[in-house]
Amino acid sequence: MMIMKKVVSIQDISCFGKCSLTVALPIISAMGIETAVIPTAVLSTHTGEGFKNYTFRDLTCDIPAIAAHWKSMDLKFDALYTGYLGSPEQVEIVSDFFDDFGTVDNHIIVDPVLGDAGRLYAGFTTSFVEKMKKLCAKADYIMPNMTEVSFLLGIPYTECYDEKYIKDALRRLAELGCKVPVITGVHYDDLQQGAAAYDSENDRFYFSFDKNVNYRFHGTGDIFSSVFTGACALGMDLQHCLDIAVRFTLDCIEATVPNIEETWYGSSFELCLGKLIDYVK
Ligand code: PXL
Repeated sequence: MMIMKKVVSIQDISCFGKCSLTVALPIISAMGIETAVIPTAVLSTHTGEGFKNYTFRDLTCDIPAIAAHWKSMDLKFDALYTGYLGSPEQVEIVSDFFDDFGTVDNHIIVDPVLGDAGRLYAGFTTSFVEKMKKLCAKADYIMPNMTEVSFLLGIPYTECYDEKYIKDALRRLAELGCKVPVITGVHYDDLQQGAAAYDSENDRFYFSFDKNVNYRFHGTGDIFSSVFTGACALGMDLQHCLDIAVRFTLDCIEATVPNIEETWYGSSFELCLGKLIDYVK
């Protein structure tokens, strides 16, 4: 009998729009991993480009009760994975969840969802960024994009950088207190794109690059961090986690390009789940 790995994903449900839990749940499940969820808010759509007047129901108050129930059942998880969080209070409650469910041998993965293209997402403020920095300190892995790097480090946003810049940023991200920062969407030119990581315990850098496709779709960060989380829970080494997350994110982007009119709000990741299943065989 194979004991299945178990992950809990803590983020919102954007009912329409393909991001956060509607991406994490199918992707991590496709990797053969049991995926528990804590929905932190219910939104009619995500808050990104193109959607206006979305609804937002905050579920922060439910999280401690869910955690207490699970604690009474002595539930254990191989990875705790958070994405978009809706308020500073919610970040604090999630931080308590890490204290309750973090163990020496499980992985805490924080995707510090703050913004994209140099700007914070709607509703986020600098005090929210400060709270997110504290949550990052409790994580084994964080996976910001370059916009999030700029807000976490308080440095200007740029898409013009070299390997030295990325290595310096990774070292400074580790100083926030996380063990392994991973920067996503790294590209030194138009030919390649990928991710860079720094294992601060071994003072080693890791890189994974694949083909660059010059399109940006909403939700690709969530795809990357979901696959990375799954790979981590399965016990893959850091290089392998990066490689599979970069590869699958590219698969999803390539599958979306022909559907761009139809799914401008998210990627066509569903078309690629079969490949993901093969990648983890
Ligand atoms: O993809 C990140 C994300 C998740 N959840 C919500 C969002 C976003 C990004 O805009 O708005 C609600």
